[in-house]
Amino acid sequence: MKIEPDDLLLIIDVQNDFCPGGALAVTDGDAVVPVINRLAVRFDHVVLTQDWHPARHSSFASSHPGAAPFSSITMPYGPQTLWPDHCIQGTAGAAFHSGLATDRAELVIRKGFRSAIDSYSAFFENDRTTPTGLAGYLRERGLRRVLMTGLATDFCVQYSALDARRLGFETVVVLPGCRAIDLGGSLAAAIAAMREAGVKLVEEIV
Ligand code: VGL
Ligand code: ZN
Repeated sequence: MKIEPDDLLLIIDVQNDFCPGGALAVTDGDAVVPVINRLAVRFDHVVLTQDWHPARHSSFASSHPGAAPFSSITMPYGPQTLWPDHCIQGTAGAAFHSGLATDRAELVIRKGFRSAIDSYSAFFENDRTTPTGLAGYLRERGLRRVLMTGLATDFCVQYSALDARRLGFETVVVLPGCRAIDLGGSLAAAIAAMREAGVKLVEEIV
């Protein structure tokens, strides 16, 4: 696979709270940083996403008395996993990992900033209909294919990849640049769902 001038590298949620020591640490999450940095210099277009929640966000277990982190509840828009408080706007946990090369990013999409709804995907909030604007950005800029890396494979990367396919973009997930939360088999399920949807899963881009 050759990188083309109208390809986008989408770097998802490489933030301190998803790295070791963070509030919602993904095992080995920081291992994606050098992989992504090496990849990013090869692209003409790089976009970052940043999970960006207000305090007391409805996806936090702490906002639901008696609910445990990693349990699931039903929200008006469907099922929602409850998380430890993470990526609160303006905190160190919400900052990008200090080793991530962010200078070449032409856009940062912040998501999850509405209290009443979570947003895993870079394209739509968890109701699967409220857009972030990223699809319009890609279309208006003539970007045709989206290659994705980041955290976590089975949540924000998966949701972004499935939405990108649904929107008609060619979609590639570069697995060594991703790490998973893996809640009760969610990684295997995510891999299967992405394959089924026509997402290309690759180990490297030669
Ligand atoms: C994410 C859970 C909650 C992610 C974000 O980036 O995959 N997961 N918020
Ligand atoms: Zn979040």
